Amino acid sequence: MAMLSFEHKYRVRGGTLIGGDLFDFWVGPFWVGFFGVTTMFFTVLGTLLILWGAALGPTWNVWRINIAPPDLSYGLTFAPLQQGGLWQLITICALGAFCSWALRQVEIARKLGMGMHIPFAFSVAIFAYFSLEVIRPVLMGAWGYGFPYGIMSHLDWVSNTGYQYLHFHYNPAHMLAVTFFFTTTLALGLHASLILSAANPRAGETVKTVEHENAFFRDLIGYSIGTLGIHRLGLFLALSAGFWSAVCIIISGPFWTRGWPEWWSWWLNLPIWT
Ligand code: UQ2
Repeated sequence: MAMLSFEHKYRVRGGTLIGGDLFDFWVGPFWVGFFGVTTMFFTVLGTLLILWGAALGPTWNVWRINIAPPDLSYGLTFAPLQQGGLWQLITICALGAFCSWALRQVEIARKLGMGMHIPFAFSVAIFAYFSLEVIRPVLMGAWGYGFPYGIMSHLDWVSNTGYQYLHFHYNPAHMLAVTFFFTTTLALGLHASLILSAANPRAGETVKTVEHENAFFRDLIGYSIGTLGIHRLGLFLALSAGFWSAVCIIISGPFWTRGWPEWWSWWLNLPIWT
């Protein structure tokens, strides 16, 4: 279907979760929708709060701007704005914007009669952020365990939190997450290079089809996962990377407080060695 007739057929009202026809219209290329409005609200408010926090701070150097969570002594209470309260409001705005964006994806997918794969995938990214800023701080009993908002400061937080457990690479969930991240890049590298090699032949040659793609991998390793399969595999690998990242930080502190290398003594302590 040509794009003009496609848009004529599908750029119609309906599919919204709440609000009915309210905001069910387009502005230029963008569909607005109720959650488009809430996304804009949280994004603009959150950005202004970040700018306010930066203005209160000692520097405008973009690398050094830092908006820190409250001191641990505030526990899970609200802190004064300049003592971490801004961080708390910014976190609420971020989650409001992220969840609004996911629900906007749901509404557009419903409008077009598509599956919920995109909002599901984005939800895993939200879950990873939620784990760091809400789940783990709540389990540890203080908002101060969340990471600060700043380019260098959040890197320092990751480094310091890692070294608190001596050697984070011994965290078994971290091992899984890293393996999934690397395997994701392998799968995308394989897929992208295969598609480009088939669709961009040298000048004068015809574009190759899926049979060429299958034949290449059958010749190479005796197996082709298929055109739908590679995208299922890619989504599984990418979502697993995000999921195990969330798990590896949630278990660090709430469920394991010593160094991660020591966790492996369960292996040395197996009764089979005696
Ligand atoms: C494939 C296929 C594609 C692909 C790729 C493969 C025609 C266009 C990349 C090959 C992928 C395989 C064999 C899986 C590799 C496994 C891991 C864990 C990386 O067969 O079908 O579609 O893009």
